[in-house]
Amino acid sequence: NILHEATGTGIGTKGDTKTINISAISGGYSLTDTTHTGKIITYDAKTTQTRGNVVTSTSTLFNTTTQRAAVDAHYYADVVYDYYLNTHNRDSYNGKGAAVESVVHFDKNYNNAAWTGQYMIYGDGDGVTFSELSGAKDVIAHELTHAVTETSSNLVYENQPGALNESFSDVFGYFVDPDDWLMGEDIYTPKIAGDALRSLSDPAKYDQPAHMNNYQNLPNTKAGDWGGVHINSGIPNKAAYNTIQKIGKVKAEKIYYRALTQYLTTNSQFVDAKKALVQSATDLYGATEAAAVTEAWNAVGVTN
Ligand code: ASN
Ligand code: ZN
Ligand code: CA
Repeated sequence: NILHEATGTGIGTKGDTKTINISAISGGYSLTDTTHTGKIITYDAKTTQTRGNVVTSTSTLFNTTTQRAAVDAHYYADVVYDYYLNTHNRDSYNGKGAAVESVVHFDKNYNNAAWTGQYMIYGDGDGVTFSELSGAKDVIAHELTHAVTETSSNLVYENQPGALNESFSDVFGYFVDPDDWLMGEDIYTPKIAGDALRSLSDPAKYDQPAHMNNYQNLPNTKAGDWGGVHINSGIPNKAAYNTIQKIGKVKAEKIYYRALTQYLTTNSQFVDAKKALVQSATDLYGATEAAAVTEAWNAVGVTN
């Protein structure tokens, strides 16, 4: 039962202090941000595989060790909500003000984060391969973009449409957090500086193909990463990098959003993504930008 809106102070996974939108409840405060159409609510699974309960505090301070992962999930969900609202006029992931719910401390030493179809889950990592996964803005943008994709083009999570689904999540990870071309650098291998999960500028650095010549035909099984959705995404990722180099982020993000929400469909292939992006560039800008998109995809071997 929410009494009223409030502002709190949280400490994140990196020990940084940030202002968070919270709610007053009976006896204290909860990580419920009511400042958007869709509430942003953050839960603690307490190392189980359930959703758990909303994170609460007796004061407006959320500063305990276990609250840190929740503070970052909550704060970055707000950042991504505002990105889609302010840059693309999309109100929450579904465009209809759905609540954005995040669950931290999911499972034990869980080395992953995901959009479940209903909410986001973040593991704590094992401390070697990953640190607490909500500590990275690009990871939260990646996961919430899966929700945008599911409620728009609904790209099926296998083979080329799946690699496009993954790529759009990485590309919007960049658009939300454009400091570098890397994905997950803030939470990947905390004992090793400078590495990351993936690179948009140089996919091969993390064993991804950057050209159709190196497309990997993997089985459509869990072990085969559903036809290599996190592998072959390197190809559309490099095309996005090429595009942004040519026309800049401000135009590219509008083109990518339009393609994802207006043109792509469940079974779209790489060639369909190229066409959708060229058409979006034509709709929004003109022949110069459309040609830049065409060249960006030609360079990765998507030539038709
Ligand atoms: N972290 C992964 C991702 O968002 C989880 C998954 O395999 N879907 O791609
Ligand atoms: Zn993903
Ligand atoms: Ca990054």
